[in-house]
Amino acid sequence: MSNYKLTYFDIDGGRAEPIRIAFHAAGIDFEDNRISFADFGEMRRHTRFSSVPVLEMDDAAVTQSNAIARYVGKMAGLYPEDDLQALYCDEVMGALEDLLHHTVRTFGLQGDELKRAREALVDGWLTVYLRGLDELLVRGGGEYFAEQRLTVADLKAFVQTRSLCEGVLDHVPADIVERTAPRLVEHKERIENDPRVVAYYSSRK
Ligand SMILES: N[C@@H](CCC(=O)N[C@@H](CS)C(=O)NCC(=O)O)C(=O)O
Repeated sequence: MSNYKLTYFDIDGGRAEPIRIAFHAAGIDFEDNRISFADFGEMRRHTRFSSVPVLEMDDAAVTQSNAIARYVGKMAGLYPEDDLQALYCDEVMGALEDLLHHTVRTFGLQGDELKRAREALVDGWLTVYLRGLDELLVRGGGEYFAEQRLTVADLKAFVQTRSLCEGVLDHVPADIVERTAPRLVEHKERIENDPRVVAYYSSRK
C-alpha cells in the first residue's frame, strides 16, 4: 500500500476536508500535514500550481482537490459505480469548486470594499449556486446528489454549507442557505450525522 501525505491548511474545512473524511472512511492511514498560513508563503514555491491541497504518495505528488477526492472516494466506496451517476457526482463537485472560486475572490478585501463584494456575492453567485445545487439535489432524489447514497459530492457540499450556516463569512447572513435552498440545510444535517462523518470527527477529538 502507498504512503499518503495530504498537505493543506490547519482548518477543519476547505478543499482538503472531503479528502480527509474519505481517507478515514476508507480506513486508510494518511499523514494529515496541516500547515499554517504563514508557512504556506514559503511552501507554495515548491508546489506545482502554487496552491494546496497536495497529495504525495510514494514518488508522486498530485494536485486538484476534486481529482484527489474522486481517487480517495473510489477507495472509500464513496464514488458512484454507474457512469451517469458519476457524471452527476462530478457536476456537483465542479459547481462547488466554481462557487469556492467566486467566494475566494472576496478574501483579503477589507472594510467597505469587503462589504460590497460580499453583498454582491450574496445577491449574485452565491444565490445562483445554492439554487443550482438545490436542483441537483432534487435530481439525485432529494437526499443525496448521486446514486442515492453518500458520495464525495455530498461531503464537498456539506463542508461548504456547514461553513455558510456557521456564518464564517463576514457580511454573508448565516441563514442564506436556509432562505435560498432549505433542502441543502437538511442535506448538511443528513451528512453530518452519517456514521462515517461522525466517526471522522470523533477521531479528531
Ligand atoms: N483547483 C485547485 C485550487 C487550489 C487552490 O486554489 N487552493 C487554495 C487553498 S484552498 C490555495 O492554495 N490558494 C493559494 C492562492 O490562491 O494564493 C484545487 O481544487 O485544488
